[in-house]
Amino acid sequence: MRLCLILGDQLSPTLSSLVDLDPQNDLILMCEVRSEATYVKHHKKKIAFVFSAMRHFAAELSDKEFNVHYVKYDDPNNTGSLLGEVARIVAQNAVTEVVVTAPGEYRLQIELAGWSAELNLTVTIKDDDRFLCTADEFAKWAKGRKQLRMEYFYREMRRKYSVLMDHDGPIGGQWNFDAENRKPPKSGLDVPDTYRAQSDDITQEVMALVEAHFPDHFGDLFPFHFAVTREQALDALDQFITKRLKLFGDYQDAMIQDEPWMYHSHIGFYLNCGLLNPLECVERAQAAYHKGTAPLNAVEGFIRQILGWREFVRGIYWLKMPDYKSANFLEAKRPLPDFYWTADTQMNCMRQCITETKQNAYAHHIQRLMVLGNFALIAGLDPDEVNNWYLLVYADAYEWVELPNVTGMILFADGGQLASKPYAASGAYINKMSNYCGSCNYKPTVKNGPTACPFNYLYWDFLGRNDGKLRGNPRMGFMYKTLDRMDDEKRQAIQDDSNRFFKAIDADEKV
Ligand code: FAD
Ligand code: DLZ
Ligand code: SF4
Repeated sequence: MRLCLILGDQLSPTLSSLVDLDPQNDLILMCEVRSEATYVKHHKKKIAFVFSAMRHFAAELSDKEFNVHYVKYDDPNNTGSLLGEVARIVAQNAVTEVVVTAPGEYRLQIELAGWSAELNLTVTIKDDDRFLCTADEFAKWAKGRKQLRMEYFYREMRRKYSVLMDHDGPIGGQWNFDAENRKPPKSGLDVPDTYRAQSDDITQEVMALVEAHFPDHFGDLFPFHFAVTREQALDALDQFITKRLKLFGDYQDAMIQDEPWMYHSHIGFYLNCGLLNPLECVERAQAAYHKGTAPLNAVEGFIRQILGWREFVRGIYWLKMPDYKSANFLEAKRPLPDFYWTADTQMNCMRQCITETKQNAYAHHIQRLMVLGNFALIAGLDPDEVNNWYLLVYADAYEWVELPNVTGMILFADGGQLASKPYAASGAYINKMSNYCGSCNYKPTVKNGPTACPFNYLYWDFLGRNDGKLRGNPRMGFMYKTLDRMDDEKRQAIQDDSNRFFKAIDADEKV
């Protein structure tokens, strides 16, 4: 008998470990374990989502006549670890081989490599073929290139999958329509609500379990409305394609007070746990373009996120691990301020994004990048602490996608392996792309002094602090020239404001 272990982010009917499984003779194991639920203290909603989706997937496999052994978190015999649960089945059954699809995180890949010796059994690890570019293909593409840039990788992927192509060239004559995207928000936008699934008995049982076992984890458990089956996830995708895709491009970078979902798709949760596959998302968006229900700038922009960015960051992860995890090019070491947990800050943009993260286990890309991430970068926060935060607060977070976005994209801690320059910005950017500043105690147009937006002086302080490491970056030349032109008085004001601000954070005072 073969034992097939299916992990919580492997909820795909086409999973490689399921392909040649014999429903009569083989056994499937799925288990809710302490080690996976607490290796970081995941948001309560994320745990409820993963457990409920796992239970629904197990029920669907049973309906297809597979033998499924499902271990609930509160089963008194639950050993609390994946290996412990596999060993328990092996001790009770005539298991000849353990089969598992390769895990998404490096730490588990290393752990699994030791299982054969631990169990004295063959452990077969099958490739995860749910991505559009394998780690080997990415490594081949990367080999010999001086710089790895998403845009060139994305073009190859467009060609490979023949997406938005007109013979050999891109439809519309351009690969990228970002110049038409990224409009500031305008008032009176009627943003459609996100998908809201009804909780069934399974979800309600899981919610009670999460409340009882993870009371000290970050985040609000209620209300819970994520899709937890493939059918529901497909409905959520359809809702995006019909209601929000057409304005996805225009308002991709826009932020509006109390509008956490904007025109984004909210499908990352489902893609990353396997309920949706990336090609079907790309194809549905492409079909909307051909049907004339969404414009090219929106469809291309959305497809680039999935066919481009998602595959690119995964490629970087497997190419650069394990060193990538300890990268700290800028030698940043300030502890994560407490307001990342409490949202108790006078900076309205941070308060909004953290509050929404706490409520929804979700924030859209520009909130993660240009508010929460931008602050972490210019305040010089410790990459380990920032990575830990991002990995636990978002329901779509797994290390393969979280780490390159944090270490590479926001913190520039990899020294530019992923992004060509740090995404640092002053309050002017946030003021342009959101209406947050209107409800803030600070003023985005004031550069120094107690009422000044902290992003304004921290931005220049960041450039000054990292002069030795960033001045040589050709894309930073203009900013350093501006810094060089500042007189001594201005420089002193920046330093005084930054010192005062850091002193207050370090003393846990409200900033
Ligand atoms: P949309 O904006 O609708 O985009 C569609 C899809 O494109 C997403 O669902 C996602 O699968 C993909 N995508 C878009 N941008 C990226 C990107 N930069 N990297 C990888 N995939 C992308 N994404 C995660 O899936 N998990 C994470 O843990 C995660 N952490 C992030 C941390 C930081 C600091 C930043 C800046 C970005 C992070 N992202 C992460 C990328 C992106 O912010 C989320 O994928 C997106 O916000 C999810 O919401 P959505 O489904 O509405 O995405
Ligand atoms: C995220 C998660 C959580 C919270 N719990 C479990 C679990 O109890 N059992 C399980 O098999 N998987 C879980 N997961 C998903 C895993 O953490 C994920 O498979 C690995 O991080 C590899 O990507
Ligand atoms: Fe954020 Fe500054 Fe605007 Fe306040 S003024 S919301 S701190 S950007």
